[in-house]
Amino acid sequence: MTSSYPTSIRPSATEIKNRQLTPQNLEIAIRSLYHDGLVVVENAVPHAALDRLNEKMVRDAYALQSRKENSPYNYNRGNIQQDSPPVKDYFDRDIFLNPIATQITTTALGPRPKWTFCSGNTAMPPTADCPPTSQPVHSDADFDHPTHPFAYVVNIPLIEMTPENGSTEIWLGSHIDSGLHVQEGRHGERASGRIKLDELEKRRAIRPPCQPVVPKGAIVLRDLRLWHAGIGNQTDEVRVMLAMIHFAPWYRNPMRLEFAESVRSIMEKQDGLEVPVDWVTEEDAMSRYLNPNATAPPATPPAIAAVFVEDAVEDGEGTIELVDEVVIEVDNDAESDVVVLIGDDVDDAVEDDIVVEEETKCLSLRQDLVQRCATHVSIRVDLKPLRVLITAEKVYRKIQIPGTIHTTLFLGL
Ligand SMILES: O=C(O)CCC(=O)C(=O)O
Ligand SMILES: [Fe+2]
Repeated sequence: MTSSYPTSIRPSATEIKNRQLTPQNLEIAIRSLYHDGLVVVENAVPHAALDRLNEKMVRDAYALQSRKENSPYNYNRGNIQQDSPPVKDYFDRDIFLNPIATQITTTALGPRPKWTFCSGNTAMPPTADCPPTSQPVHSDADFDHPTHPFAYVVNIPLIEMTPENGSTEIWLGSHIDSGLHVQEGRHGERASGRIKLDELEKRRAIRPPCQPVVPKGAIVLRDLRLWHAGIGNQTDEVRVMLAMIHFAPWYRNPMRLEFAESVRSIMEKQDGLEVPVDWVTEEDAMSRYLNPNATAPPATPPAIAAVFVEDAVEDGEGTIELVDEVVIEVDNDAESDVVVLIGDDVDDAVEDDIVVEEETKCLSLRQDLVQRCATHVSIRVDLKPLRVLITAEKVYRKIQIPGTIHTTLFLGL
């Protein structure tokens, strides 16, 4: 049976100095990504940079944890989705623009991959209310996606990852036949992307999962389609693992990053990645990164959101084409009278068509309904003009890709 453990590349001193792998090691990386959907490159990030960021992110992790049910967690409260501070003080090129990571993703995906997701996964030490709990095995690509490589996650643990502190469980080779056909849980839900149990058992018989030890300073490149699971941290040390996603340059993905202006000069010095950024003041960046939904809409909202906000609020009705999910957050009390009407069957629209998440006051259109209604979704908001925030990009900080992209790509609409 093929090994369950990933290939780990140990670059030579010259490769580390040049921040580039030799063609031989690059070949190993590409081969591993192709067959396993994952490769580890050791000694790629200096420890001092990791320590500095870790100190800040561990403090932030406790602040997020104290929000309990309102913390941005994935599946279990012990697995927090946590952004890094998007300001120069914490922006180290060897971490966020790691040249070896870019070399590999560029070779695998084509010139200038698009970096449009920057966050982290934090496995918290157990508490009385939250014993170590594993996530369901899932794919982060919980939407209709190509059957060939289109995105790689660059994971950078800030400390050594071990089975004890929750090293991510990985299912090597599972990227090859992944997709919505093996998943349950809808896109945008907290528990989306779960792999069906019978599929897991079939796969386990071919190549079971593993929890590798990943040394500090290593980077892990993972095909976005690969099955994996966060595992409960049984130690008393917070384990932060950054997650940056590089998308293929041809993949139509409208997500954007938000950074403080202070990062701009560093970003402009690199040309390996395309990085769509909304630049904001230091103050805004710092007040927003742990509170993504608490403030005004992003500086450059996704086009569909803009149309929607205008139409919905001014005319009471708006049309959005080819949307597979729209999330409306209403900054008002729970009495808000929001009516969502779908497709031509306006009269048939019923409460059941809307998923209401009480605690966040989030209404989200069910993906299956929207797909069924083919070419358009009409939305009417019956309420006094009030602040309506549309988040087409992030819900629970998971990867949100408006349906225009894959609908166009895959349904040929
Ligand atoms: O924290 C981890 O090890 C993985 C977390 C994860 O996969 C997720 O939250 O989607
Ligand atoms: Fe995940």
